[in-house]
Amino acid sequence: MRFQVFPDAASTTAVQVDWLLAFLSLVTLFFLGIIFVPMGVFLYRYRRGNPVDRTPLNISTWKIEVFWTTVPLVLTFVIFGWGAGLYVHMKTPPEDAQEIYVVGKQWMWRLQHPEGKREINALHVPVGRTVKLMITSEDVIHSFFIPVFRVKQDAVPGRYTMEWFKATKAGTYHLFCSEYCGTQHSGMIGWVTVMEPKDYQDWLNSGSPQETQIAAGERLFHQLGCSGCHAENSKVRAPSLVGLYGKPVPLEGGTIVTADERYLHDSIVMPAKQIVFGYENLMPSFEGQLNEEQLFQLVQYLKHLGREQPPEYRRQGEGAAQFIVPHEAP
Ligand code: HEC
Ligand SMILES: [Cu+2]
Repeated sequence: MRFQVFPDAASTTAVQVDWLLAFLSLVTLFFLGIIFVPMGVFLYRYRRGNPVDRTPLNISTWKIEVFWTTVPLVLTFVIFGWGAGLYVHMKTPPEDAQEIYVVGKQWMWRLQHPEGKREINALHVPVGRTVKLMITSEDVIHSFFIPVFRVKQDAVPGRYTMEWFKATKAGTYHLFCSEYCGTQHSGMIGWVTVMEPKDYQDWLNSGSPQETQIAAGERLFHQLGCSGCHAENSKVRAPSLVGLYGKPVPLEGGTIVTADERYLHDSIVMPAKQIVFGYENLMPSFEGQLNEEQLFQLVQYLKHLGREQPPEYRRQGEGAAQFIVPHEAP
């Protein structure tokens, strides 16, 4: 086995992280050098009993002081700017990212691709495609860590967190849980397989055909009776969910929230927590009836309802305007 200090760099971000780390290491080495080398020299030269000239130098020091204050100041600002920039880059997924769902559970990772394919402790991705992982947990805090991509993100119960990457090199790499999560934490590991796009497609198509996430969400939406209240001709006064995702929602009490994944998720399990302005708390809680995977499928379906609605659908029938902007502030 060859000895390797760094894991391979197999994503676009990995290279950027490595440059920053290299820079930090060089800066650190430089300061280590200019402090410890003279220190050693002085220790030796001015040791007790060595007959050397010890009269203090009588020079003005202000120039030196200004110099050694501004240089580190500039350096630390460079480090801050560079690090913050990279952080923001890593927290901002590109628009075209493919979403893969990840849930941590003592002690394994379960994943689902939008096409419906499921995996356990394994992740297959194609080279050159931006992939965004939507991560949550069913119990304690875990952390999804892929060293070769230089991405690591906590999986937090009650929240969706995100990490994204664009793989650049085909191969098989380690993935870890990197947050101590109980006795079998160290076994919560798996493999990331980066494949050529064609091989990935073959892999996706292998095995029995699966229901896509959106189709599963739609099925649940009808099975659970959501459509009974939220359909346009329902007898219950419930807000339309078409186009809701990403929009601001005015709530009872005057606050306005953005309808992100978490909001949609919580609207289903804790409908009483945030009541839409102008509506009554009539929606039953679905807490305990759905697992996180099913909730995510519902959320994906609701997101899809906004995005890919064919235009004819919007124009049909009465109240079409309400469909396009479901939350016109009153
Ligand atoms: C008994 C009728 C009823 C059922 C069944 C129902 N809802 Fe609701 N829903 C409501 C009402 C009324 C509101 C508005 C009040 C509130 O915010 O709780 C609402 C609000 C929502 C919201 C927030 C909407 C917004 O505009 O911000 C979402 C999302 C939602 N429901 C999704 C669902 C899903 C998914 C299901 C099925 C699992 C479901 N609902 C089942 C009546 C219902
Ligand atoms: Cu874990």
